[in-house]
Amino acid sequence: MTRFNPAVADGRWQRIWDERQAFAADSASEKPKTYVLEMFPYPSGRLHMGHVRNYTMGDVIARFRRARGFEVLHPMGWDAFGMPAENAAFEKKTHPESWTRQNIAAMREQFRSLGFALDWSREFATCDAEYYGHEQALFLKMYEAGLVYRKESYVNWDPVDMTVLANEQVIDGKGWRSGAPVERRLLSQWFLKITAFADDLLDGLSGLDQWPDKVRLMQENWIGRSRGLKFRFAIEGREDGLDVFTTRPDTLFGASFAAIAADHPLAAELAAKDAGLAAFIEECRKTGTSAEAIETAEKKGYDTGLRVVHPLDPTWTLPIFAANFVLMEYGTGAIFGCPAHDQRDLDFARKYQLPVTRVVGDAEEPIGDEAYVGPGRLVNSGFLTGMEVDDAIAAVITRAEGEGWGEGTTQFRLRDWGVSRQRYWGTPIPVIHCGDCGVVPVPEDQLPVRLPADVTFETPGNPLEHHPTWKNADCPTCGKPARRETDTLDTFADSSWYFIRFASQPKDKAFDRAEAESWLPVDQYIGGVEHAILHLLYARFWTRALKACGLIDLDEPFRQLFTQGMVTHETYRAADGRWLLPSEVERRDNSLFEISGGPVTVGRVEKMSKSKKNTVDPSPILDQYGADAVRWFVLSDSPAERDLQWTEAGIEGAWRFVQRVWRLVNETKDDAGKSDASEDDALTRAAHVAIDGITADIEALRFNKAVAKSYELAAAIEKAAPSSARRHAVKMLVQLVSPAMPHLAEEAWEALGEAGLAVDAAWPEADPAMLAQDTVTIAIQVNGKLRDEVEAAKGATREDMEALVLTREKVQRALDGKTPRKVIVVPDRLVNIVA
Ligand code: ANZ
Ligand code: ZN
Repeated sequence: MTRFNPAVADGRWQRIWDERQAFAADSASEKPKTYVLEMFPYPSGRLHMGHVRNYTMGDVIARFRRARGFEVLHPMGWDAFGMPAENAAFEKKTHPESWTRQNIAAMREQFRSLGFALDWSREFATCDAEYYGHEQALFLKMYEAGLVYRKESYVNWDPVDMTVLANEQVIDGKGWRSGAPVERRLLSQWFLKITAFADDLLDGLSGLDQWPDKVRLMQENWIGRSRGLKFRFAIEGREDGLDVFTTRPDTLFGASFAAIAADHPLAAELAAKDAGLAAFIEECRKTGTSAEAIETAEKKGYDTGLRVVHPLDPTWTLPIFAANFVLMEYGTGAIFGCPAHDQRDLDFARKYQLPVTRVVGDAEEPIGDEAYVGPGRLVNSGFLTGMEVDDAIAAVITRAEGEGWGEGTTQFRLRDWGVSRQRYWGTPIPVIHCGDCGVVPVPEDQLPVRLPADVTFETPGNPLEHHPTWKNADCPTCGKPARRETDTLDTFADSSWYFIRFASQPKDKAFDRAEAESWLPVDQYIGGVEHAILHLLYARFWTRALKACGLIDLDEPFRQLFTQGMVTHETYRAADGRWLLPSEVERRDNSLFEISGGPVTVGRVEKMSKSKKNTVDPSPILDQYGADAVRWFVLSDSPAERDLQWTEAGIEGAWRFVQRVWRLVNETKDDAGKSDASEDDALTRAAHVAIDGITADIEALRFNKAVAKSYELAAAIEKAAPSSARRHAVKMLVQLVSPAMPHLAEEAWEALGEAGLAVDAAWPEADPAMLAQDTVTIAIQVNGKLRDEVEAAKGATREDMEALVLTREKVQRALDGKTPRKVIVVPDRLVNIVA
């Protein structure tokens, strides 16, 4: 018997599936539809093991549902815009487009060699002018609907390269290329009004009951709905007041200062006459724009000299500071500080020697270095004293509203989505700036606004800005010379609707509504938890925005979400501390050495990453073991949501199982005529138990459990004698492993002489009668004499056995009216009734 040879089989079946277009999704199909999608990849150049694991899981679901009679949409494409292509262009002197297209070609080949059941006819890359042209049209629809606007906003500015930097390009407060300290700069930017849907995005989470709780919680925190009080402090000696937002109006009697953001208009006004304040504001500008940068910076302030009047006691005034921890973009950009009950305020108060007054909890207990943020009753608080926090909050809001100095409001942490990028490799924002008409959308019949091919990356900054002619355009309204927008869209825009384009891709518009609605929402979405917030939130927003524009009737884009774990590997270091690739390491006398070199230290098991060099390239593994062994291994070793450690032993184990199934097929293929199926009831039952269990496991994405059950069935088959039951069990095994090992399954199907392709065979159904537990024969004695026998479920309880036995006719006759005094039960064997 020959071994299963993936080098021949894999390619052969991939070609056959291709020729038959086996995985083309038919939108007109009468069958029930299902949409299985994995987050589409960024074409970085090569697949990594994380990709292999992610896409294999999706593939198993897709193939399984196909076998279960669904019309399955399982598409693939490329999230192709973004910075790495521009970096490659800069470093390797290639063009982003050719770099990207080459990567796509290489990765597509890798996808094919893994045998994924994908509908390649729907493939696209987001850098296709056709795709981004439709995206531009959608952007303009949102613009018309008032969901897009322009506003001055702070960006990270590299003063040496004279360019805007993305947050990722700011490393320790410095520009990644120039190394110069990054500044904050006001620039006119485009925004999408995601905050218009803040409530809805939050409330919608409760309906997503097939999402991981942790993802829903992360989204909830990101949206961050806070209820509180917005109120106005009177400022001593001025007509205007200072608006602040607080979630803790109950702590007002513990207030010891007010603070405004460095970017607050009041700070700017005062700085004109206060050089110290101007310098402080300047210093604040040097911190990065990210919330994280602001959060971790040391709390600093500058006393403006102004004072506000306490709203609950007009004789009481508080100083106004400008402070670096107050954000202009949240609430009103101004706060009151209550050091006893807010950690930032406490740090600040200690630094500037401001009073710390406890107003909640145990009045006797002093506040040290830690603010008290727990529950309790109010103390030292006038009319609030004695109330619980929640009641005190309500009481202050009622009072403020009654006296007209404030009102209860809701604030969101969520900000509108700044989509402007001063970069080349992205979707051009389709507007024209005219000196007379202002911002003018590019007319739809002039879309797509294409990226120019002839750009250079030598000069820092936006290549579209440097292009000699691209910027020049005539105003669509008045025809005068005007300027084309040179900002491109954040690439998260591209991934916010690609799943709709997969479902429907007419030439003349972004999607056909009825066709898209026939597939959506995505029934099973699979991807990394690193996208738990932004990508998923933006996609949920686009769906709502498109609905608001009347383009689609869809509430949520992804019905079921699964976030898979990472692939990890041991880390290796040479004696001199260099990281070593697993392929640079060999085993000698049970220790690890650098290949023809010195000893190796084995470090922690960590997520595969280029920096630690603990990566395993899928390609040589695929060449050596074939697609099915690789697919099997990434499903087998740990639950899908947990991390999977890649090991040599693991892939070898998978390879052995591939061969084991193949051997079983060859040993049993001639069993058919041998005897009657009933001859091996136990094996047939084992096969049905396996069908039942594996079906449920795949449905619930418990792939490792399904793998374990396949091993059990294989072991049961190995123990059985030749019979038609054995052959049937092997056929079932082949079908049950076919979603994970599709090439082997086809080869086996053919060897078994089954008709058609394995991929077209209906999924086996478990016969409920075959699932019944094993039974045992129980002997029944009355006063030690055998009177009867009964079949009972194996392992039945004492109570069940008693009940089963006592009502029996022969037993009743033997008892002859006497009441049993005692019932002795020997489990699974015997019941003796003593009367
Ligand atoms: C007084 C107070 C007392 C506060 C106290 C908290 C505890 P969340 O829950 O995140 O909405 N705050 C308001 N606007 C701010 C801004 N622009 N920059 C920085 N901090 C700001 O937080 C709301 C609380 O964060 C508000 O309630 C305010 O401080 C602060 F014992 O007001 B609080
Ligand atoms: Zn004009």
